[in-house]
Amino acid sequence: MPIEKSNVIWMDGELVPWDQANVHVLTHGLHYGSGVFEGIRAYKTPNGTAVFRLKDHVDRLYDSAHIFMIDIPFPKETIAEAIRSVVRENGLEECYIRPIVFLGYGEMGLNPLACKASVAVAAWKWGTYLGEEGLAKGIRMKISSWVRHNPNSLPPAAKGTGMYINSSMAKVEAVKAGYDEAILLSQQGYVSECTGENLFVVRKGRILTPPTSAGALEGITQSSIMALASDLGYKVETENILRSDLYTADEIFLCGTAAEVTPATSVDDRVVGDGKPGSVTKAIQQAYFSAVHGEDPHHLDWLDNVG
Ligand code: PPE
Repeated sequence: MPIEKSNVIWMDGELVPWDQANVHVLTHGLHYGSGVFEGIRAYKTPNGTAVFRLKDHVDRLYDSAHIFMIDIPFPKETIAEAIRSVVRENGLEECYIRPIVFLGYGEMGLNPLACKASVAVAAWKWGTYLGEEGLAKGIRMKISSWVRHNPNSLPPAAKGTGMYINSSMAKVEAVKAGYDEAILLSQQGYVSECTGENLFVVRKGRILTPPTSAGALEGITQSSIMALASDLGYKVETENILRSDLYTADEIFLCGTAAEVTPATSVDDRVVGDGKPGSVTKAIQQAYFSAVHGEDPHHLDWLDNVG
């Protein structure tokens, strides 16, 4: 899906025209994947456009940078305001927002300590990540032959740009084989997550999601869903999940900022439940869309108006 251009991008403190937001080919981050990023969405609410869980995304960006010893040369409030400003200045009612911190031009080689970090924040219209039909009817998943990286090789708690080659390889394998999305297992063989989403399983009356120790990112949508599930009277448990648990699940859904809440209707050609999005999935999906659109009075604190 080609990117739908907006007008301006925030780059190191200034709003620059979209087509001028460029970097040098010897940018460190391009060669070594030395960067961290976030994916955020802003939605239309009764009080105007609001960024969903802005503070949590900014905090995770700084935590990711801290793990890689990358110094973000701006205070958190500047980045939070940069995020609001790209939505506002581009006149976007609903959009996806991509803050990225990357080591820039000036040094080569694997010691990055002398490299200066640059920060950019872009926002553009990005519709349903796994397709409108996927969101409504569910998607077909495949367990990847690529294994999620070990936490002592690449820390899943960090959203590092270079780490995503693992996800990309899994995605390509799944798509080439005719599936919509891949599920990665951990080194120990437990279910970890999808290429860009966390996963939930409903099985025998329990709702489970894998722990970070299985290599999953600490998802902000995942944590929102845990809160919303509890509002609905469900209990979610963080527990290791086996591949075979997926085959015998009653319901499976994935979640992430981009993918929102997407049902899965089969895994490795084993139909999940009756092959349609289940009742728990539908209730949670509805609660999520209501919260992001400012229609849930219990979670208005998740919204940050762009002004
Ligand atoms: N796991 C991974 C590996 C991941 O990349 C994401 C977000 C999640 C889980 C869910 O995290 P959260 O957004 O905090 O609920 N993936 C982002 C990037 C997608 C992309 O294609 O790029 C996203 O959803 O923005």
